[in-house]
Amino acid sequence: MGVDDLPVLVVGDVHGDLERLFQALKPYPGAEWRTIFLGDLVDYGPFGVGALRYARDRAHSVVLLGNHEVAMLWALRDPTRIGFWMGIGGQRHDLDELAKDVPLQQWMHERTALLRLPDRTLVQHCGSDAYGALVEKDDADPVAAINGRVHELLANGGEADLWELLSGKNIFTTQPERLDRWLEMTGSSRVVFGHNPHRGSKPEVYHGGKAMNFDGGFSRHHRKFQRQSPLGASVAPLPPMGD
Ligand SMILES: [Mn+2]
Repeated sequence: MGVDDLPVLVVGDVHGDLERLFQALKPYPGAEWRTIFLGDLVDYGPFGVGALRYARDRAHSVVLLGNHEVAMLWALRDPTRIGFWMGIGGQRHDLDELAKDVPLQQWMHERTALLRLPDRTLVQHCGSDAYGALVEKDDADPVAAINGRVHELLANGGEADLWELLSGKNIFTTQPERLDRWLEMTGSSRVVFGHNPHRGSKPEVYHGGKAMNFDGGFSRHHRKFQRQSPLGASVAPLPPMGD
């Protein structure tokens, strides 16, 4: 049995709340799931680097790049960006921790922006087609092209552009035509994302299942945390296609 045969568990924006992450993953043993983290494991809460390491070391996990990881790497490379990053919830002790952990930095640089699953589900940080700006006319595989250019930007001081790209506001909820164009461009049937908290008790599903938001305002330290944010609003199995 390969990793593609495992059921998929999606984890929305953790934002440093490692304690809640332990709790949320308890019903889902790592060996039995392919766990996909949607990015933004860091900032707001006190255990951002801890959450990154935990997600990295979990069996069969994939960790996507969020705008907060980009901002943190940016602050690490360019200390004049530390103020900006702390203004969006950056935790100084986490930056010190990351500075000492070169393998973790390298691993963060290798994160991709988009993941396409065998059932043609596209997984990404924000509910936006902004990533499409990186596609060029004769790219045979737009998903691979975008991931390649994201790596180049991250490696070559392009954090400002990446920050913009990964901070795209959720437009899939309200603009089904743009959603359809994005799905068509990337050869996908549906898209799963986080980044903008929804207020539901389960991941929010739009347009007959073509778009799903798994950011349920998970972290108790995030300004948009709702007292009633249930764990299952951000951490849940991906329903099989057609359910
Ligand atoms: Mn985000």
